[in-house]
Amino acid sequence: MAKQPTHVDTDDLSRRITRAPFPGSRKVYIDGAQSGVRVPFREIALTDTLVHEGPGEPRREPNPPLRVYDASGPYTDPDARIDITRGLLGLRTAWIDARGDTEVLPGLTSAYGRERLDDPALSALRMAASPVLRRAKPGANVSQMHYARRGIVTPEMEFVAVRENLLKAQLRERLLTERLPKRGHGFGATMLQDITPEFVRSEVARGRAVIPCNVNHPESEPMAIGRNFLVKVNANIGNSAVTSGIEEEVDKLVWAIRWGADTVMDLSTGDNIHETREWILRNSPVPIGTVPLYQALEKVHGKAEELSWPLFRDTLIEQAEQGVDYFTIHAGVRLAYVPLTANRLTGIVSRGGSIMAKWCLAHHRESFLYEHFDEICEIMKAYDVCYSLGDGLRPGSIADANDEAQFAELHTLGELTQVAWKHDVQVMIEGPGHVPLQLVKENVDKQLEACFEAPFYTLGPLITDISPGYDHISSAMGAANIGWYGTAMLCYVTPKEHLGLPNRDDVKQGLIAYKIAAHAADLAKGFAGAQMWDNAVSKARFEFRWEDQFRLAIDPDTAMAYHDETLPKENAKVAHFCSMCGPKFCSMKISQEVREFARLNPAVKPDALPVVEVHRALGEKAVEFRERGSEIYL
Ligand code: IRN
Ligand code: FE2
Repeated sequence: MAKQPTHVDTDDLSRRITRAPFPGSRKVYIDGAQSGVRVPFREIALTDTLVHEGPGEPRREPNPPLRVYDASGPYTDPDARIDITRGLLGLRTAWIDARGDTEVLPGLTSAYGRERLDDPALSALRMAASPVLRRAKPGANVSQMHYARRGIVTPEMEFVAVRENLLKAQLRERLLTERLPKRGHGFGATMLQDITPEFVRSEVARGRAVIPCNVNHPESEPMAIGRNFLVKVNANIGNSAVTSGIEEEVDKLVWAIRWGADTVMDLSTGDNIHETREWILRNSPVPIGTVPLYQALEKVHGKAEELSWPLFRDTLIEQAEQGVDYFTIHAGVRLAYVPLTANRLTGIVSRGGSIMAKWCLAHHRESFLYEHFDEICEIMKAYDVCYSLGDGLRPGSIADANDEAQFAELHTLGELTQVAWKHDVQVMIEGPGHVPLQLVKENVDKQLEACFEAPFYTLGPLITDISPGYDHISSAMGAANIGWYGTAMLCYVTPKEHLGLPNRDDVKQGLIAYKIAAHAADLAKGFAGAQMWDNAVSKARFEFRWEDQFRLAIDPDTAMAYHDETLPKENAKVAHFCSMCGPKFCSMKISQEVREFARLNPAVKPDALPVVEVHRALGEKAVEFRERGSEIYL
C-alpha cells in the first residue's frame, strides 16, 4: 500500500501539465449566432504547394488551413490564464444562472461531503478556491432533455451545434472556393445538411443524443454523444489503492484531453477519492463520469454486502454536488440474472456488476439500484447528471459474447431507459467488452432496438483475447467496427488492460488508437466533411510537404520523431522521399514524375493518337529518356 498523501504538490503539478499548442496549430473561436457562445477549434496551418512548370521559380498554390474539432480546452490556448489550484473559469455559469431554475447551496449537503470538509487533516489536499454549488429549485428539472422537450434551445445545444457543424460548414466553404470534385470528399449518408441548434434540441428531446453537463460543472465545454454526431472517445483515469496521487491524476486528465478524450471517467478507488475528483472536475473542460458504486464500496471498506441504499444515495448526492456529469449505474444486474453467468468462461468481469451480484446474492434480494431507480432519477434531474447504464453482465471473453446474461441485462437497461425518460433524464447505455468481429453488429442492432436508440457507449470491444499488452489494438479494431454500426461513444482500452493501472504513456497510446477508430467510423458512416482531414494528409504526403504531414498527423510528435530517426537533417524535410523506400523506389515520387512527363508530352496521351502512333511515340520517348541518363531522381 502506498502511504496516504498528506498534501498536493502544486509545483510538481504545474511542472507536469503539458500546455503547448500543437505544432503549426492555433486555437480559433467561432461565435454562435444566438446566445453568444464561443466555440473553440484547432486550426492547422499548411504550407504552399510548389508547382514546377519548366525552369525557374516554381509557382505557389496556397493550401487553406484545416480546422478540426478540438476538445483540449484552454490548455492548448497560450492566451488562456490557468491556475490549476483554483480551476478553470466557469464557461457555463451565466447560462445556468440565466435560466433561473437553480438555487445556490450553502455548501455540500451530503453527509460524507460535509465530513470531509470538516476534517482539518484534509485541508492540505484541498484546492485554493471552493466553487459555488447549485441545485434545482424544489420541483424543478434542470436536465437538457427537459428543456429540449419543452422546445427550449439552450446555449449548450447551440454550442454543440457549432462544434458539430464545423466540418460541414468548412466543406461547403471549400466546395465554393476550390471547386473540389464531389467524389471523395466525404459526401455520404449524412450529406451536407447543417447541424443546427434546433437539430441538436430534437435529438436530445427524443433521447438519441445526450449532452452531459451537470450544473455544478460549469467549467465544461458542452459536447454531444449520439449517433448523428461525430463518434466520441472516453478515457478512464483514476488512482487505485496501490498507486498514484492527485498530481498524477490531474496530469493524466490534461494529457488525455490533449490527445483527444471527449469525456474522462475518474475511476479512483484508492485514498482521497473525494479530493482527487474535486481537482479533476475543477480543471476539466470535458464532461467527467464516475462509477459512484466504487466510492460507496470504499465507504464500507470493500464489503459489498454492507452496501445500502441510504449510503449509496448519499454518495450520489456527494458526487452530483461536486459536478460529475454522468454516472455509471449498474441497475441492470438483477438478482434473477446472476445465475445466468454460472456457466460462463469468465463469469462477471465488470467491477460494478460483480459488486452488485455479490450484494444481491448476500441478501437474496433484488438490486437496490433497480428498486430505487425512480429515486435515483430525482437526484439526476436536480443537477442534470446523465445516466450511463452500466453493463454489469458484459462478456469478458470471446467465449461469453452475446450470451443470455448479456442480453437479459440489455433488456432491463431498455426498460430503465424508459423510466429515466419519463423523468426527462438523459441516458446512454454501456456495452461490451469482448466480442468476436462477426458478432459485433448484433450488439448494436439489439441495443438500438431494446433501448429505443439511446446512445450506445461501448468498452472496445476486444475482438480477440490473445492480446495482453496490445489490447488497445485488438479493442480499437472492434471499436472501429462498432462505431461504424452506430455506437456513439467508444471507451478506450490501454495497453495495460488486464495487466495494470495505465500510466501517462498508456493513456496516450489508448487514446491515439481510439481516435483512429472513431475517425474511421465517422468516415465509414459518411459524415460530411470527415474526409477533408484524410485528403489534406494525403495531398501533403503526395507533394512531399513533410511539415504539413506531421502537423496533420493524429500524433504529430511521433510522426516527426519517426521520420527524423533516419533522416534528421532539415533538408530531408523538403526531400521527395523518405527512408522507407529511399530515393529510387518512392512510388509517390515516380508517379509524380509520370504525371509531369505526360503533362509535358501531350502527344503520348493514349487518347490523343491512334494506338500504333502511341506506341511509336512512347518508344521515342523511352529512348529520349534513357539518352538523357534516366535522370529522374534528382
Ligand atoms: C463502458 C462501456 N462498458 C463499460 N464501460 C466502462 O467501463 C464504464 O464506463 C467504466 O468506465 C468502466 C468500468 O466499468 P465496470 O467494470 O465497473 O462495469
Ligand atoms: Fe477484459
